[in-house]
Amino acid sequence: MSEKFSFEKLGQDGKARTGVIHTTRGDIRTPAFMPVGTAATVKAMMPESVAATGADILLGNTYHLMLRPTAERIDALGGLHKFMNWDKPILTDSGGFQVMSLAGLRKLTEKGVTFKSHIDGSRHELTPERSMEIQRLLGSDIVMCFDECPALPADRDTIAKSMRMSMRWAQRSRDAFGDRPGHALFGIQQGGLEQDFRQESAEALREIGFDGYAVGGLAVGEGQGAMFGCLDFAPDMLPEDKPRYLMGVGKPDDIVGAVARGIDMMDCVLPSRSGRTGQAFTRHGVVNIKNARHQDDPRPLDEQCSCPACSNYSRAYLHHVYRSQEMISGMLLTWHNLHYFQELMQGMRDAIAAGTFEAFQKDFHETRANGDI
Ligand code: PRF
Ligand code: ZN
Repeated sequence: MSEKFSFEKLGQDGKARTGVIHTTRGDIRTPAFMPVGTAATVKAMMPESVAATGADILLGNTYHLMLRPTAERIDALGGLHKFMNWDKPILTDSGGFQVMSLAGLRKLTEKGVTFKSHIDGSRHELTPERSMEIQRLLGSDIVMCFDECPALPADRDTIAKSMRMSMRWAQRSRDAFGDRPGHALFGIQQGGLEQDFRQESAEALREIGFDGYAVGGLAVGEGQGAMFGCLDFAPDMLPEDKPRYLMGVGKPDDIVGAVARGIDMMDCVLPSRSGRTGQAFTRHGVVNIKNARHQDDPRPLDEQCSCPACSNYSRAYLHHVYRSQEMISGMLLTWHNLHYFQELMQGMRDAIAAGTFEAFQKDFHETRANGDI
């Protein structure tokens, strides 16, 4: 563990926390939303634009980068930060989850997983040790343990076996990571929706000891009600004085509900992916810019938004460039969506600090429904 990486809690309102994660590459204000930069880019965005939306940290992916351009090549070119021109913190996911969702022909054993690349069919192996090596070569600031995440629904026996293997992999990840001042290693809790397995997993991780703790294995098809049901107990099992990261979540209302249950960090492709498919998140709901009713509309996407898409362009223009498949369409909508998500996080940080998070949530649900507008 490193004294150069620390979590400072600044406020709490109910279970919701606000604070700062201090790293050698700068501070991360929490609750934090991490835009996804899978292939060493947040698609359609210059890194300085991503920073301008208010992002303090990006997420990168072991799986994609090991296949192309390879971790060794990125290392030889000075590391991922220099390679992609992003000097703030980067968290990298460990690869197992992406292998299971993207790769072809997978074989899972106690040692790790072998798979075929979704790019060219070539064979590769990922183990806890190799994942730690790749994340070190990338120069990741926050390294994730190598784990396995079963798709839900799954029977209790499958969930237990998978969780226990992930805990053995967590120990191997810790051993392989070693002592790297300035770099943090996060454990990942598994156990499906089962309270006893979540508890067993949390105890195993606490015993090993990590710089932060993720809640994995959620948002894999169980629905928001079931996810919130699990989040009612899972974060409480993790150390109170370390950051808690909910992996791969989510829609704005998922994020607000997760923060209310004690989550400090999240990541999701939703704002960037939706930006490229013509969906804009606004404080009144989702705008589908492809809809013909926007074609004569001189108003901005969101009157109260200060992003470039809303400051300088009409819905009519955004509709036109989307229909024309112009690149600026994905650029403007992605910028707007990332700005919206970061403003949502800032609103929560302010409300938690002020002790008004309850009122914030009420206002969010009354005015900012996820519905189509
Ligand atoms: N484990 C890892 N990455 C993840 C997940 C997980 O369980 C999830 C589940 N939502 C998303 N990304 N390593
Ligand atoms: Zn905007």
